Amino acid sequence: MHFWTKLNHKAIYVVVLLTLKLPLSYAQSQSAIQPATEQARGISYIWWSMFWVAVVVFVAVMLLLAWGLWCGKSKKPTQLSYLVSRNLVIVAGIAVPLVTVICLVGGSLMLGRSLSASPPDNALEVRITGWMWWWQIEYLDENSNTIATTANELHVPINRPIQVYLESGDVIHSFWVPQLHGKTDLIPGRTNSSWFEVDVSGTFRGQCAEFCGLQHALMGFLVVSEPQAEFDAWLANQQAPAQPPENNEVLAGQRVFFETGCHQCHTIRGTDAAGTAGPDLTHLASRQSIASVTRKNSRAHLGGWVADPNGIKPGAKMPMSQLDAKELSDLLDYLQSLH
Ligand code: HEC
Ligand SMILES: [Cu+2]
Repeated sequence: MHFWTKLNHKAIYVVVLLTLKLPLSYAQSQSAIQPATEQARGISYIWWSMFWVAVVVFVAVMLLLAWGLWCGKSKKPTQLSYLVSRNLVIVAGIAVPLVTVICLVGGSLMLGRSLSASPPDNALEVRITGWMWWWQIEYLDENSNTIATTANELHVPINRPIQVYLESGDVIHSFWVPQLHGKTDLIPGRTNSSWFEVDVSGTFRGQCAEFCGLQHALMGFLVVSEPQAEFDAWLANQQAPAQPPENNEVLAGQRVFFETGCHQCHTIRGTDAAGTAGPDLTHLASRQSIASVTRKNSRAHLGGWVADPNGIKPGAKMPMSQLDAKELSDLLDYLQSLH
């Protein structure tokens, strides 16, 4: 296609997407100005205030510039025009910016205070650990014991405060779900925390927001908010050990899993697999995506991932495996049986 035609197509595509608001649709969107929590709403208010202040300042400056250009040299300066321009500099150049900046800083300080307030008592507690380049998610009971472990997909009930404890297993990462809250860093050797309460059901995309190496950009995750009953059912399933193999292929696949050494890095509760270098796979098949939202969780993508993780995510800390077609197929049967 000709370059200009291509460019035009792109432009039309962008305009259509913007009018239909498609990239901003609720699921998977990462827009800080489509808030779904009180916390994110506060942040978006500040964003909009800054936006409108900037619009007003921009328009005013452009008008003044136009005015200056228009009557610039046409008149001799008089006593009056001198006074007007001097006061303009004092008022518009010093007083107005000062007041504006003080208001915006004040507003964001107040917001910061309210965001860092501690959560109500009935918060659901989750520990999230950042690893290069995926997220480990552990649900905690009242005594801070882990009751279920999963990866890259945080489920939360709606209308209940969620307290996340953020830790890192290696380098600094940052937990950011733009529709739910601002960023909080995950720092090796310490526990940061943040809380939010989602008021609609939906799926929100999150992203590591602190450069953490080669695959930082592919360190995404999903937050799925759902009514309490659905969440309870989900959590009960996540707490349970894996179903034992139901047929010969799955059983053979389980054997391949151990023979290939997958168990050295992955845990599958209910089996001897207790590795911790990679995501817990006990309920892998219940997740929407694999490799931190890099691919959809389908048989084809799983196959591609197991055969050559670095082909999908260069640098990923999982080795490729040499399996023949039958072994791979059995292994995939096994992985897909982990609901
Ligand atoms: C040396 C450790 C190691 C070994 C051995 C290993 N993995 Fe992994 N695996 C990882 C790591 C680390 C990740 C996370 C990669 C990422 O997203 O950056 C991962 C991710 C995965 C995922 C995606 C999980 C998710 O929810 O995103 C699957 C599935 C998986 N491994 C299956 C296997 C299978 C099957 C084997 C054996 C053939 C295997 N792994 C061997 C370390 C390992
Ligand atoms: Cu990161």
